[in-house]
Amino acid sequence: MNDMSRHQDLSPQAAVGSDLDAFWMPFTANRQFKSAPRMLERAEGMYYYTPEGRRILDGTAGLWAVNAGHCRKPIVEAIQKQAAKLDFAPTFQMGHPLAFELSNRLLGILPPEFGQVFFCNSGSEAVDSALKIALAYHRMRGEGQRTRLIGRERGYHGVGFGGISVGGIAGNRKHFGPMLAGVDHLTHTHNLEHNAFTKGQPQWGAHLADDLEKILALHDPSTVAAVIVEPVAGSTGVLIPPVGYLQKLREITARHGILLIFDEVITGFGRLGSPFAAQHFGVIPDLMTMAKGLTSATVPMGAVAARQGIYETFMQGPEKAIELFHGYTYSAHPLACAAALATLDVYRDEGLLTRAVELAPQWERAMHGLRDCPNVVDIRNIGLIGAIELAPRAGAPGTRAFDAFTRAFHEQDLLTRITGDIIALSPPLIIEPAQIDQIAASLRQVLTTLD
Ligand code: PXG
Ligand code: PLP
Repeated sequence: MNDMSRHQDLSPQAAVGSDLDAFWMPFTANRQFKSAPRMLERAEGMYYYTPEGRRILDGTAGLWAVNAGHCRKPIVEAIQKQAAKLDFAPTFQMGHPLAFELSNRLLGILPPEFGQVFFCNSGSEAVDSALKIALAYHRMRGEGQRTRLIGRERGYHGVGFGGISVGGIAGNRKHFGPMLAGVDHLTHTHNLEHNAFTKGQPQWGAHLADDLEKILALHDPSTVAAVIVEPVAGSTGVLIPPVGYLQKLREITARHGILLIFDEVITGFGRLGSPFAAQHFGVIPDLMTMAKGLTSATVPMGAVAARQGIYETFMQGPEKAIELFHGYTYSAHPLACAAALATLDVYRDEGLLTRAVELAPQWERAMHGLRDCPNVVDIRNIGLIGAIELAPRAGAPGTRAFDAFTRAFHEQDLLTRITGDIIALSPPLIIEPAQIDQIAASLRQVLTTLD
């Protein structure tokens, strides 16, 4: 329905909203979707259910986010209770107890070097907040000339102007003008010639971090505020850091007084078998962004954790003056705080932040067991993340993986995620061994019958 009549249509049918046209879907081929919709109506544990009652195994934790599994009772109840108790309270010049409780709970699972947590509502906002904190931090220290930001090719840091500026996915950038000035990008680390079918971290490629020295020499290190990377690049198709690579970035940034930001929106909350990737890799950044698994995606929430010393740098002017001119209406929203606290309880009670350690060997075997399937050019895995890279069809890149995705959903009742010709997998951390085998069997079925 495209005419004006719909605005007068008060029939029950209109109220149900069965017309698919009005919702401009994000990051979606709208016309393709609306011609053959893939609807999810409810969810429980490891499964989604379609309106027709089909049960879909969630191979992607929604969008890398539902780490505790779907509609977990303690989380649902915490949200319900909080909605009836305190719907909203400002956190600009006011406070509510859960915001402080949650900050402290997060310090309990962050590396001990961290001192404060700043809240927002998404990964994109977390990235913009972290970049702004980095710039303001240097200015507070009298180094306001440090204005440059360095990201990485193929990086995904959300969709705000800051995030797409430091991001490195061309398709997310090209339509949107010149973006932030003073941004440069490291080379990415993906190399199939050296690293195809590596299990876990590749041995080859630590030297790619030396690219940072070249970029710093070009701009002069004293003009650079921060370097931001995903410890494991997720959205671009799972790029796993070579052994020693992140350590080198840490060493170079520290030597030049540049802040290192880990974007842990995907890698946080147990995805690699430790609370954060920083702990998994033994590399401690200065700022860390998180979102998604923070509330197991039940209520939108993001955050930036700051290493001790950063907050203190801001606490030096007059006591009644605002120190950081930044924040969101919904920073530390009570419902999100309640959801996050209940989620952290579930993670603790069920050992989910380290469960990937136990499951990783079977996960690795299941993923790499698909190596003999047609058109597979690489398989990579770390923690509970996997990726299967397919050879593109001649002249039609992306269509092979897209067909794998739609067929997995329609024919195998499996939810996967694709980017280009890469199938990415990141199931909820509650996954059972039999469900890992089920994912592999379903993918084998799809891949062996795909042209
Ligand atoms: N940083 C990273 C590393 C992310 O993975 C964001 C920031 C942005 O978060 P929000 O909450 O603003 O979406 C993300 C999000 C995919 C996919 O296609 C990945 C993300 C989001 C949606 C889809 O794999 N990552
Ligand atoms: N636009 C207008 C007109 C506003 O008044 C505000 C917040 O008060 C915003 C945008 C920002 O909204 P948020 O704080 O939810 O990011």
